[in-house]
Amino acid sequence: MITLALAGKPNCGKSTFFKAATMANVEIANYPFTTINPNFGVAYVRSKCPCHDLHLTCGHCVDGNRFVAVNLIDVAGLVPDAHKGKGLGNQFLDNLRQADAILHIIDASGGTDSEGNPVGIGNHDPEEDIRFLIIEMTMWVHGILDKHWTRISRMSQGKGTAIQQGIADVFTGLGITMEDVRDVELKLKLDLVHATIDDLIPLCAEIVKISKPMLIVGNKVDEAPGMLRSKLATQKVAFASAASELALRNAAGAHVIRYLPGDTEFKIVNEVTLTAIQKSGLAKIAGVMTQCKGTGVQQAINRAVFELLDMIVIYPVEDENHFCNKKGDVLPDAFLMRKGSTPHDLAFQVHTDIGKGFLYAVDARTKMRIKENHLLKDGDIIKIVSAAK
Ligand SMILES: Nc1nc2c(ncn2[C@@H]2O[C@H](COP(=O)(O)OP(=O)(O)O)[C@@H](O)[C@H]2O)c(=O)[nH]1
Ligand SMILES: [Mg+2]
Repeated sequence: MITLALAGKPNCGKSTFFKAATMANVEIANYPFTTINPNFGVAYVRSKCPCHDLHLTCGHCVDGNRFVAVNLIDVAGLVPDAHKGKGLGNQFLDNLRQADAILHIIDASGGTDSEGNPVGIGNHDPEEDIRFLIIEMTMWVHGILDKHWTRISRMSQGKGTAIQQGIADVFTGLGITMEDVRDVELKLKLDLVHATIDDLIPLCAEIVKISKPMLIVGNKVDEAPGMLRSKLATQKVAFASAASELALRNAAGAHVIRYLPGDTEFKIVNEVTLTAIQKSGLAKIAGVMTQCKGTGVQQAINRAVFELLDMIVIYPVEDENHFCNKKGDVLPDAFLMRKGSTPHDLAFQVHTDIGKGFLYAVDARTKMRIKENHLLKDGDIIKIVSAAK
């Protein structure tokens, strides 16, 4: 399963975002939903379920919206110099190691300093926080490389691609390949053979970029001064109000409103039951949602998965005529897969044996056979035919 990590300095709203994102409201609560511990939970990406277009009824979506599970980690608050062990230091960085992508939560209201202390709205420049997370991660990678550098440069002695391979070997856990190192070397015009460890900081910054795609989430947009918003907008920041999302999920759970995570508006179920305070709270949230086309929480998760990680949703079925499994369950599974995946990859994702015994696949919509190297598209419904039982 894909893992997203929420990173950022203390008090930017990570735990609020985490709580909102991992809380299934009543309507999605019939999904397998677990909060593993306070910092590890399950969130969902929202996508369009194919059952609507096919005029089928499936028991796995809400009004045609399919919520597909991803892991979410609320990473320990990061403070400057974490890579030197300050604050929770390495715990922070170890959490990040497990993540496929990072949601960097920043306080777009500018109301907290670089260590998370309240300073009053607009008194801190959130752009500083964007730079600082990248620096911390770069120096973390650099610290790891530093431990191995003398050995790598001595052993490779300029032989072929030994030095690139040596660096890649240190970072296999981050998915870094020898080709990645070579590409970066060319891009930065580095001379690895004669480089000192200090010359390698830019390389480490590139390793961070390659291995940890990052979406910057400007949280507390409900309190963000217009000037900061426009400044952050030029940096492709995804705005959010985690506190609003949390309030909406609570209200939806209590049947006060109708709202699905990712909706651009909510509907009040019964206006007369609301107190004046509830009404004004909801009105304020509605205002934020109009400006931001939603609270931004679901939108940020979707952007991380579909844009940063380039994933698509695939629906494997056993019966291509009825779009179901052997028990008649319609569209029982939804798998997140990388764009560029093939039916053969899907077979392996269903089960290793199914993958090994792969014979061919059928596109359930067209009933046509597709080749094992055919590229799957978002929303495809696929039957795998395998020699394995
Ligand atoms: N105005 C506003 N406050 C928020 C928002 N999200 C979180 N907060 C507040 O920011 C403070 C820190 O939130 P928390 O989630 O504990 O931050 P963390 O330290 O990053 O986990 C709390 O007082 C939250 O209520 C938001 O979207 N808008
Ligand atoms: Mg927290």
